[in-house]
Amino acid sequence: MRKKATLITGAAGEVGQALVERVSQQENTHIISMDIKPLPPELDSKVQHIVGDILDKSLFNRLVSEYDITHIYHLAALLSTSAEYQPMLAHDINVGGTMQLLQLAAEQSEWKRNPVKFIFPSSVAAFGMGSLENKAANPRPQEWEWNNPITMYGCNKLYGETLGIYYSNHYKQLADDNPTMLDYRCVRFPGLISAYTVPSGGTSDYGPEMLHAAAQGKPYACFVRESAAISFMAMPDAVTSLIQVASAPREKLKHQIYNITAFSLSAEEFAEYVKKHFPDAEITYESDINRQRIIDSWPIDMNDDAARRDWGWNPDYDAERAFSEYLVPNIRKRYES
Ligand code: AKB
Repeated sequence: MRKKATLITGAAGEVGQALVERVSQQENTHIISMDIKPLPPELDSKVQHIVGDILDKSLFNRLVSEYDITHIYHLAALLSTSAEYQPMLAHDINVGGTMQLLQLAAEQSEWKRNPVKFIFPSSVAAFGMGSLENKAANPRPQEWEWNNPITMYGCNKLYGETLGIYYSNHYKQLADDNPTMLDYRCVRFPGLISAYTVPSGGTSDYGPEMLHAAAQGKPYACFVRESAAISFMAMPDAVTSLIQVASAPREKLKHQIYNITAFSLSAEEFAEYVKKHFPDAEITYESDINRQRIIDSWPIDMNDDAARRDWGWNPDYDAERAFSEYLVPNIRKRYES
């Protein structure tokens, strides 16, 4: 009999590392993590890590011959700013990689007659507000509103959502609620902030970059204007949301795509939180036209009422608590040592 396992792709990334840490605390879960990069040594010993390419089909064929994969957290992606520099590569990874994993999950679900759970982090980048006037007039869009992304990454995430719905509801036009179809669950993340890792390649990165620079006593030139506003979330909440949506009873889930958010801040409000804890922080604003355009296209906040209602989503950290209890104390420790 094959050994049961949970697969986490993109495991060496920001969310990946935090998720590996948390899932490895669950008893009786064999974790296979995967990334093109190795894991940091403190995580590597907790899982079976494979350094490999998400597009390598033979690697997955070998995996399923040995393991019964019950859960897939598919985190591997090229983020919004990086994807604008390499749109073809972004499409290959973000769409091709997702397609490969969905196909694997679909085949395994059909073969076992037991659905593989497929957890997909989408993004606020799936929205496209069209103009600053629309952004101001529609601060909390619902999941299905304003789905006009202007980035390659946003297009890829929105299509990844659509593919997930196809594979879990319409694959080969099998009947509805067929037990052999995979079980697809998706959350749309806002900008995420970790105390332990610094993001790279995203457009919401100015928030965490500002904070990590201040903690190191370095000046920071923010690449969006003071008034630019989007929503953010502390990393522990992001990981909690993935685990919660994965374990929610299926009958409670009225949707497959859920907005989730914790707090919304303008760049200036973000800087005020940073300065409250690091009064000497030197923060200036040098708006980058392209990255500014991307942030302007994302909503100020997201309507996450459905997630709250259906599976009890309720972030532990509002802005005040995120800074004072999670971010600042841990970031201070990180740079002191
Ligand atoms: C990015 O900025 O690309 C990501 C995201 C909001 O999905 N952090």
